Parts: sequence; structure tokens; C-alpha cells
Amino acid sequence: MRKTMLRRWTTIACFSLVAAIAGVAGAGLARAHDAEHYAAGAPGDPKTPARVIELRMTEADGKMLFQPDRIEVRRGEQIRFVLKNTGALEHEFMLATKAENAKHAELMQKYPDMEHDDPNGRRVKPNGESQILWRFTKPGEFEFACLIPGHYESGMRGTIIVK
Ligand SMILES: [Cu+2]
Repeated sequence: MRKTMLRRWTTIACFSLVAAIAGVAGAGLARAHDAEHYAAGAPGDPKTPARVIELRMTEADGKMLFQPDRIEVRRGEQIRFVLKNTGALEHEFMLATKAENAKHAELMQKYPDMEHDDPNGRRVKPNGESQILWRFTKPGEFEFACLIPGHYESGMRGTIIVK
């Protein structure tokens, strides 16, 4: 029950973010929300093969980080990200453009309890594991980041190059 309510609230918070970014209202909001989420490509298709990339989310020497923090993929490639939180704190994986993650991180400062459970974003508990299946349909440079306040700022982000 509590989780359902939390998730609903998260959705509302996410919509507010998009409104702030795109400056749109009404019916255009849902469309903008999708565009926001899918800037880095499209959700994957579980019926087609995927290359597995294991990503660790952790803390070390007072820093929070992803290992690895640089990934190269081919355009059109489907990746199954296996997210393993080996740290002591909760962490997030959010796949978007650098600019979007920066704006989203700002919003997270205001709504620190905003949890993500989206095709391109997931929160993972300590010792927990989750997966994101993603198809990189656009060339360019994208970013995966933990948007939990303090984490993003301490460098918890990585780069994905789509060639
Ligand atoms: Cu984190």
C-alpha cells in the first residue's frame, strides 16, 4: 500500500519535472514525459538478444560511483544492464542525456524521496540487483547517473558512447 502511494507520488513529481523543463501543460505533458524519458533510445524488447553489461553501484573512499563508468555501444544494439548495488546505501541508475540528468538532479534536491521505477531508471537497495533492457537507437553521448541528492554531485555518473 505504502509503495503504491509512493510510486503514484513519484509519477506526479516526474510530471512536474517535465512541466518545468518543457514548459508545457495539458495533453502535451504525457508526450513530453515520454520524450524526456526516451532521449537515450528506447526500452528494449525482451524477445530479441541483448548484450549483458554488469554495472556496480557502490561507495569507495568517500566517493560514490559506478563501475565501469564508461561504456561504448553500437547504434541499434540492445543492452541488458545488470545493476548490482554492492554499497551500503540505496542508489539509482537513470539513463538520459547529460543535460536532462543535471536538471532532474536539481529537482531531486527538492523531492529527495522521489524513487524511480521506469524503463530507463531504477532504484536499487543495498545488496540488491535489478535490470534495465535498453535499445540504443540514436548515436551520441549519453549519461547514466544516480540522481539521489549528494550522489550525483559526488560524481556518481557514467558516460555511454553510441557509435
Ligand atoms: Cu547513489
